[in-house]
Amino acid sequence: MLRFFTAGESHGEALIANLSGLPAGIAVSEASIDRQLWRRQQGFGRGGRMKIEHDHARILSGVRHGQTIGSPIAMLIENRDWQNWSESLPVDTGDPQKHKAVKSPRPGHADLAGALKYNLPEARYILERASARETTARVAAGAVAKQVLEALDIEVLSHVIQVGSARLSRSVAFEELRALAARNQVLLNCADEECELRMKAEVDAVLRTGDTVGGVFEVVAHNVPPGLGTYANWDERLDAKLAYAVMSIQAVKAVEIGDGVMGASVHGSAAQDEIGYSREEAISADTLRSKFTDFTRAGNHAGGVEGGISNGSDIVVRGHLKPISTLRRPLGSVDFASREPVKAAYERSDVCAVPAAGVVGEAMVALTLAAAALEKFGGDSLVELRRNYEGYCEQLRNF
Ligand code: EPS
Repeated sequence: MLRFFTAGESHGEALIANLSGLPAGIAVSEASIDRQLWRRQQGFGRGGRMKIEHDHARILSGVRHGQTIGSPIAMLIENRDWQNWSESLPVDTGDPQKHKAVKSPRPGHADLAGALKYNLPEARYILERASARETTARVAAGAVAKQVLEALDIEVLSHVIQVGSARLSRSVAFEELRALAARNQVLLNCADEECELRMKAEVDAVLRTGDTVGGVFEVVAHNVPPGLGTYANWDERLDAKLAYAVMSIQAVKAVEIGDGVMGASVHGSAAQDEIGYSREEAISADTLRSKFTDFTRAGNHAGGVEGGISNGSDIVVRGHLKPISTLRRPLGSVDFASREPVKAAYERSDVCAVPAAGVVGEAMVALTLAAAALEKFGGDSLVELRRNYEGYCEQLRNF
């Protein structure tokens, strides 16, 4: 069983990712993990923190000579900013005078709900863990999950389809996502240049006004075989697991599979993907066929999942992000101590993090798909996993 968890606080010494349940023999390198960490740090609208950090995952266990060995993987990512916080957030009691309290909760952040829950007089410890800094560790774990999927020829990538009111109106081929992911300069991770400039204008506007802006990222998983997940029990449905995973990302307030939102407002005839069958190499340009069978589909409104099972089409998951809740022109709040009305606390923050959230979305989708694939195909080694996977692919071809 693939399991992972993270530890670490935004301004603590380091973040930790723990991952267990991987077969032996999967190629893993720190360089490939660091590439994903770098991608998470990019995007127009990030705050000053990204100039301080150069995230690097140090693998402490579970990988030897460039391969998994079947034992749990532990990774450590140092927070460079810790140098600036070691006196105000020490593990020991330290000097209370140096403590940096967060005296008024930010609407939309975990500050107030967390302080009430943990019975704390102010919000410092709350935001330290609620912060999206934690997603660094998820991306490290997700990078390893991506390597498991790569062994099954499955790729998971993302792009930004909306920032504020600037929305992408054309479809994007998977090759375009590969080209986006290979870029060494990231603006808003949108495949369409004209739309990306409209997105940039949205960020520029909030930079001027001291506000923040949200948007929508889309994660696409390519070459996922039909048959992951099941309708047999509610909690085994693949779409439910994907939604859970993506909804858990900081600032995500809605998750959509395929054209789920649009589907609610059109008739059934327009919402489904008609089925065909063709053994011919050449099929019409708007018809879709996976590499697994000769069944074809007229589209992918379903986002690659029907009845809680992957159907062989690309899996498409969208995360809708609300604007970040730390505003340079803060909203109304209340002072924790006096209960008097004040402005919400302001700490250095991002004004737009949609491209970064997309990379986190990739990690969460990759972890979910890797878990589902290991559940279906099993195996304690790459050889065993591949053999089971190829046997199943042959079964699909002979269907
Ligand atoms: C983040 C690092 C944080 C925040 C951001 C995510 O760094 P700092 O708080 O030191 O500036 O920039 O978190 C939030 C936007 C938030 O509201 O918590 C990161 O590494 O992604």
